[in-house]
Amino acid sequence: MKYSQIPLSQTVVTLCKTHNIKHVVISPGSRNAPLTIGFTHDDYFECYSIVDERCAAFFALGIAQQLREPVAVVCTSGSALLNYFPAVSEAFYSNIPIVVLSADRPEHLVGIGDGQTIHQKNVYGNHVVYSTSLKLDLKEDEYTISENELPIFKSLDNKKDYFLGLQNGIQSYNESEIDKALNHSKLKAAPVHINIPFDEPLYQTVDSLTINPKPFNLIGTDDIVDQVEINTLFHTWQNADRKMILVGVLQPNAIEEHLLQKLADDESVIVFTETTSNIYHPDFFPGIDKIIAPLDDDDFKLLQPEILLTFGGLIVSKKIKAFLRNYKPKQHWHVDLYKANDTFFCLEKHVELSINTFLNSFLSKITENKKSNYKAFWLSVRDKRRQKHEAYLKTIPFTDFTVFNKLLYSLPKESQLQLGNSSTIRYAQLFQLKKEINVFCNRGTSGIDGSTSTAIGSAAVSKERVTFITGDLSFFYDSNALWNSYMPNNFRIIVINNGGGGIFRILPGHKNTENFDTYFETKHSLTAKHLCNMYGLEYNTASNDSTLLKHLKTFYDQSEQPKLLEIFTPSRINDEILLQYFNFIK
Ligand SMILES: Cc1ncc(C[n+]2csc(CCOP(=O)(O)OP(=O)(O)O)c2C)c(N)n1
Repeated sequence: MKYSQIPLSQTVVTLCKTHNIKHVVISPGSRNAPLTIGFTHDDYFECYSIVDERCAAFFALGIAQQLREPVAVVCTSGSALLNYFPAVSEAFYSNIPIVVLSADRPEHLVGIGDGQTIHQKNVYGNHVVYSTSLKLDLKEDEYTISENELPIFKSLDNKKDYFLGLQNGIQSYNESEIDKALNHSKLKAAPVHINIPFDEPLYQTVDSLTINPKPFNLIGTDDIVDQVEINTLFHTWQNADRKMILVGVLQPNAIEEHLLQKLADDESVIVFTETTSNIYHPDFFPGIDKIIAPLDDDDFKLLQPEILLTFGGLIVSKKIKAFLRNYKPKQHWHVDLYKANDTFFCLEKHVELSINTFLNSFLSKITENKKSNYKAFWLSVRDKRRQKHEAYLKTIPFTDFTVFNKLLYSLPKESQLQLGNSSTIRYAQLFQLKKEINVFCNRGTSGIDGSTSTAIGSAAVSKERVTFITGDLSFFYDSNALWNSYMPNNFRIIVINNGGGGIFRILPGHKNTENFDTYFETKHSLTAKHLCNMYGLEYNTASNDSTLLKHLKTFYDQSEQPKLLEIFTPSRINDEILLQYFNFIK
């Protein structure tokens, strides 16, 4: 076995192993050589090499999103770690554990004009849950005590002991900081930053470890029910005739089935889910916008809940956000071990429990369901909208809307769907997905900057086959995502190329002016063809129903390469078809 000669590198690598961090995404550099040597010479670690740090961090995020365990990213000093920032912020808002290990210069070389050097300490500010800058190891041969040091030192007979004492102090500080950072990442499911100074020489190795870090202390989670609190909430709940549950981003199978059934059995409860909630029940309400968009003031009053209970991460539907902000519930409670957002400006209670712990305790108190027509009324609205939705599809031409219908319908069973941001996720919300499809989307910051990398990271570790659907700007933005050797052959990309940012045509604003085309829609005539050629993906195109159907017939068949299907849609009518839809289904 080979180790970096530098004790600090050995300590970081050893403690990552102790904390079961297995996946390490490394970007090339010199200052991080001690870490690269350490991780890549230990078979325990699954190491990935990705040059572009923005892609590397999103790739790591994709792995961590699937495995629900911290994934490390390792980079050199300078601007390298700034390129992690988009993924760090996404991880922060999406509760995904990423451990940033940035190599740095020794402190005395920062801010004096040395190369590839920036102020790295705390660079991610409040977008990480723990940030630490470790201490540089001392080197015995360089450690001299000069005559004019503090008088107490002069009296020391044995300078070696003094040196060892200092180095032990540094070692134990570093161990404890690494430990804390890794614990925080794991238990809070969040990004952390460990900044690690290394002095030259950087490439020296040794055959055995010179450090022996102490076992770590695991901080416990506090998922303990406060019965008094639950009783109070339950009393309020049982007295309300209209309760709405709104579920944001959740991992598949996050809520136990019997609990979902109990919620569905209650006539006074309606459960709104999003595509990213990964929750299905015939009595729930997916496709929130389909319900909300056509409503008028009187309808909103009927829908306004007395209590709003929310679970999960951020909400995609702008329409439900606007509705709940205008027609506030009397109380909003959010259930999550760590965080609660006051998204609707009426947050009354943050229940600091995991969802299953809360629901098990809360719902076990129900002896008799409340009589109410709340759910029945809105179910009938939902069903009418579904019929209109189907009718509308029969009347419209080939556009983004019809393409999504065909794509979502043709997804292979038991597969994973990764969605880009922009109108991709919004269209997907209008359709009902098969229960077996697990859906993911970077909704923490809703960036268009790393969806492809995330999808590939996820595909690299997923047992399921992964299909990624994206808009064209998002795809070209993150095209470096394709620059790695970890794309499985069954990975599929679908680019809906509407020649620019189609979302801006849907949003209010002046369309079809030169200014709009250039600065908002950012029109272009790029295609993915050359990228596919360069990165070894099978490439096909469709620009009408029949070619689309033809390609979809074989698109998911086994292949020797990953595949990309680029679908060209007419930008000038996509927006009209979507906007007319909401009138049609009224
Ligand atoms: C990093 C980042 N920069 C800018 C934006 C703002 N933005 C949101 S959607 C969008 C256009 C996306 O276009 P495309 O991927 O083609 O999808 P479409 O709107 O056509 O569905 C932009 C630029 C963003 N979300 N993230």
